[in-house]
Amino acid sequence: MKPIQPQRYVCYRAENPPKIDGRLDDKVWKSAPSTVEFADIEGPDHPRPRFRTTAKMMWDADYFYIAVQMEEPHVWGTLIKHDSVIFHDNDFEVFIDPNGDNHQYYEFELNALNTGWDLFLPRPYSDGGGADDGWEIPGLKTAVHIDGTLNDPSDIDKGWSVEIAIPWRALQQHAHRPAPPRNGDQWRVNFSRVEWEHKIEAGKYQKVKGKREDNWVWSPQGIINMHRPERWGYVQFSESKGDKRDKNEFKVDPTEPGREALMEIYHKQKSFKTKNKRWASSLDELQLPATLFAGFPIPPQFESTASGYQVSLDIPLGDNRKHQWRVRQDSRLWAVGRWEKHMDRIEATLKRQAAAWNKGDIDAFMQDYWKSEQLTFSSGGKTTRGWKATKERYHLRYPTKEKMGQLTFSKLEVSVLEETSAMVLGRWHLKRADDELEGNFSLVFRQIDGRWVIVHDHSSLEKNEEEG
Ligand SMILES: [Ca+2]
Ligand SMILES: [Ca+2]
Ligand SMILES: [Ca+2]
Repeated sequence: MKPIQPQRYVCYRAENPPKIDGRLDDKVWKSAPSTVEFADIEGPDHPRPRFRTTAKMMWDADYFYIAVQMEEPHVWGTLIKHDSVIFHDNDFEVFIDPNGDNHQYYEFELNALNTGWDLFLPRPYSDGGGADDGWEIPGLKTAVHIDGTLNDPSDIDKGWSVEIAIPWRALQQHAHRPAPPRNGDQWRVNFSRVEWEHKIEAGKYQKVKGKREDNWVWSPQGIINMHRPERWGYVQFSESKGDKRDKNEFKVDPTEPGREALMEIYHKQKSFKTKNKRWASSLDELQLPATLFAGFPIPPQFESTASGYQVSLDIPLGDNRKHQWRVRQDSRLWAVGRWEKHMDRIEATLKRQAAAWNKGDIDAFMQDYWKSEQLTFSSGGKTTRGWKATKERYHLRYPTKEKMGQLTFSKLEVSVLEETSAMVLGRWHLKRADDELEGNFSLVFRQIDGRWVIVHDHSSLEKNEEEG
């Protein structure tokens, strides 16, 4: 694949939500920047699309808003069943990979009849992924406006426009990072427009048999395949208000060149495997020039694993820090050891909890549990559900400061699984006037609204001999 610089876009916060009616005359759209004109999926040296397409994006606390304007002299559509293969009609498509790891991403397609297809991809098709059509976007709002007539070949249309509002709640599920995003967060996004050649037969639009569709996209992929998320554009979410926008607000992620170099290895590995029936174990074998890694402190490290390989690269961040990134045979791309700050915050949470406990303050102790009916607390073969019930259980079992005693945590093992979830193993020890209790615990933490909270607690009590 020929490397193409992915498109970049700053998505501003909407002061008022647009009316989702397919018409882009809302004040909020007037203030949003337009993307570049869509280009051929393979890149700028391929024929320019026959019809013009541009998109806009906005966001607020509830939705990610997308608007697209498509020039089209013949607006037609046939599919009316939800989750049909919508690109068999002319369509508009949205692709979103919130954390940019090339896995666990979303796709949504819409035709001129406002029929939608929402699907979830655990990984790209060419990495052994299969689409999950069963994935739905509850609360999704879409609308199409046709500037002309639908399915009427007797006249020439101007085009169609689409408005989409995707609830963050739906995108949260596999985001592995906050959704809605924080100011400055960047997500990988691309848009595609599928356009078929047609003929008119008996007063109806018909696709020309044997002709391949055109794919016109916001950020060219360099290959006729949308399912290479590493090629998608970058959308940076911004809290900036209309009058305070900075033209240079988009910040290129300093890990971008390193991540691209790792993906270059991934693609070379794929062709090497096809040819040699095994994975390469060095840059030399892949015939990749050392200059590709000139800007990095040490060359990429190749390792073979049970399922294939992984290649690690230290990527400088420009401030004496570096992140180690890894790619493996199924194109998953991720940062290793970037979780230190989260580990510190989780340990601070446990320290704060022990301090509250030792002051005899169960209410303060409970502040670091998820205030939700979905909180679960398991102990002694029983599971308590909900924040209130868990709090009551503590009050019941530890009615006085004397009963609460002095709590210490030890042997903590904090594992941050993803940017918004972590597991903690450890020991607890309770010293009271006339006895001591202790046991193991495992906690599941989630980062919710910017705070790490315990969403599940499993604590066991080791019975001592006197109790036996
Ligand atoms: Ca509108
Ligand atoms: Ca992902
Ligand atoms: Ca679906």
